[in-house]
Amino acid sequence: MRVLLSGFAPFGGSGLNPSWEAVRRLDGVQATNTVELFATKLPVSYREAADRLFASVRVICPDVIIAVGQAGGREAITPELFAMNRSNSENPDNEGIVLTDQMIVEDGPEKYKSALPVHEIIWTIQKLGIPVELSENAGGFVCNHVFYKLMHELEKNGKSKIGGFIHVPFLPEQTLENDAPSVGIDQLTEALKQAAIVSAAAFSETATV
Ligand code: PCA
Repeated sequence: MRVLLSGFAPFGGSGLNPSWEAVRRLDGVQATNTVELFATKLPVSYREAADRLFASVRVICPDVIIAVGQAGGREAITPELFAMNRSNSENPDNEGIVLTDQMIVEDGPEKYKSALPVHEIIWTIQKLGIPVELSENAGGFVCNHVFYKLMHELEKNGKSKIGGFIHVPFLPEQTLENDAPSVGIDQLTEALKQAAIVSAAAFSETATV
């Protein structure tokens, strides 16, 4: 079974993005006998990010898609429960686009729930002693945009795959000039690997019922 993890390019003046730094270490990793991991990098662009993710999905043909992004300032790895049909951020994406109070999909539902086993993911990461908690708000920027479009696409395709979104805190090297919380790269990478394994197991259960 294949799990595709996406990470984002750096944005907002930072030279790196922990989401890509972690998932790129998982590209090509055989996580268990039956679970193979793949990684793809997305631009921080409202216009392009989701299409780039869908292009990778067409090439890799994963059963599980886990999109990952940076949520600087958070203390814990946060699986997101809901994708909202609304972009609203004062921050420009990497193409200079600012979206305020805009629907992502006209006539789409107000929100989608993650199809990942978020509670199992949290328990598993917690057992490793890595900070993790549920989030019910993926924000109004490019991450929520990709998350919503991913869930919309999965819904249109009859839920033959599962997917969702996980936000991750800064890396320690991004917090040298402020006292923002951070999680180290080894912990981030291990947490996302476990999230992929747990999600693959949940997918096989639904697929065999
Ligand atoms: N985080 C941003 C976009 C890219 C990223 O890594 C967000 O939370 O929307």
